[in-house]
Amino acid sequence: MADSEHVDLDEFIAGVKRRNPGQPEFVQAVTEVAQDIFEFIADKEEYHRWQILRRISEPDRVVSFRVCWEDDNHNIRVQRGFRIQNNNAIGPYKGGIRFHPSVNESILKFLAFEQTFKNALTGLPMGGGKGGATFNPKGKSDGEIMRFCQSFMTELFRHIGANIDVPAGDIGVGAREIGYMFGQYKRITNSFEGVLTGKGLEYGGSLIRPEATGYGAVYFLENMLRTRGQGLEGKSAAISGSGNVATHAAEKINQLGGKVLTLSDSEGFIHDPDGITQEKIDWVKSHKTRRRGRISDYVDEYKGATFHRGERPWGVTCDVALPCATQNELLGADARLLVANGCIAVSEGANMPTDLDGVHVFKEARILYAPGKASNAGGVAVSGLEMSQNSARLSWKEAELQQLLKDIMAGIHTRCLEYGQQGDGYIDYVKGANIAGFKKVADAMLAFGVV
Ligand code: NDP
Ligand code: 2IT
Repeated sequence: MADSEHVDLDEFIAGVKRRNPGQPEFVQAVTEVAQDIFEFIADKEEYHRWQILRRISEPDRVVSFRVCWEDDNHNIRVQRGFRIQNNNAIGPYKGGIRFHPSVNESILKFLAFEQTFKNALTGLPMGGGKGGATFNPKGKSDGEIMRFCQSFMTELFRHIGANIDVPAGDIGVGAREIGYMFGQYKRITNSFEGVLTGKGLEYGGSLIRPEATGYGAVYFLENMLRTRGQGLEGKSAAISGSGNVATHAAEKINQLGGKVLTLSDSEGFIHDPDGITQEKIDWVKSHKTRRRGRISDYVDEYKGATFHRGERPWGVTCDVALPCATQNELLGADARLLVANGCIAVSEGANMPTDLDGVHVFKEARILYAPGKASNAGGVAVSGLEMSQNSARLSWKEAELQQLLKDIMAGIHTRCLEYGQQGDGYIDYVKGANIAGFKKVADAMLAFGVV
């Protein structure tokens, strides 16, 4: 311990790189957090002595497993499944499951690491975890999705539990997939318990869980704008993605008087200068989820809009931006463009959508910038409320949950201010979120000793 007591930031990052070769996303996430934490703990000997950051950045457990399934043409297919249990100092591991061909250990480790801080920020008792598989749900039949989910759960079930680890959805995993996984868990264990969140309302799901991440990201944006005496009324918004988070963020922007100009998917973005109204959002939701369509089809339906293949929406002039698709989808050059075009606030619906260069640009420009671990925490927060409802065997009313979501987002904003407010009035939300999230987990770890 004596040796590592005096490790500085550069040595620490070098160690993270050495121990995690070929895992750039994980190194990126740890680097962003470590910069702020080293500054915070500079005069706090305990955190050094007990090696807290070093321990948080080594997952408690990385589980990797084979998932076999049979496709509709009777071909046997093999995918790799994972569950990363990063840290359970303040509650059971909690975090989503991602089904996407890009899934690998680096991406899930970064997500589980970020989740640890995010969950702490919500104020609810949840540790950090993440899971997923290299499975590509696009173009698969309902039967194939069911068989894949059942096979995935046939291994995952032994690693999770209502008081152990509670997965939920993420990219490629929504209510349908959660249903198939819950059914298989119940079948294998014969136990009806709140082992997953994002469930259907008939079997223990919570109202507003589908809306919570997108709505929460807009509430956070509203909280940020308020610090500068502004609101969303009349503001134009660029949003990326067209899945769960993006469509619900768009919905809330509309409800609060803003105008949504863009949505996107992995093929490109659509720009609708007339505004993507609620009716158009409903069309996108049903087109993308029920009919598995592409966002490019929007321009056939709504004539004033244009589709930009292979491009991201950050060149469209807007007041506020919400990246809601995936990691590293907003790079330094995009950030410079947004700032140059007058964007005043960025609220991340996705996890780590902005790369380190982009974060630097936003901070330098002193615009309002919320990292995903603060602004997209509404989803996991309502998951936490779903866990409480399951434990109490109760279902809370919608109005009550809506209020709780708003209060939780406001609470996260306040926690960010505690450590993020700078002398000149600028609020560094990245620093605020990192330190507030770290402190809660770190103090619990101190209480446990070396475990
Ligand atoms: P969905 O699967 O519902 O939608 C994902 C959207 O992002 C789709 O439009 C998809 O386009 C696009 N996308 C996915 N991968 C890529 C890629 N590699 N390049 C470009 N576009 C891509 O997922 P969610 O809306 O649930 O998740 C979006 C983001 O929000 C993720 O970063 C997730 O981790 C984060 N998040 C989600 C929460 C939740 O509650 N669901 C909670 C907190 C954060 P296409 O259809 O072409 O693949
Ligand atoms: O990234 C996230 O916070 C999620 N995908 C939601 C996790 C959850 O447990 O609801």
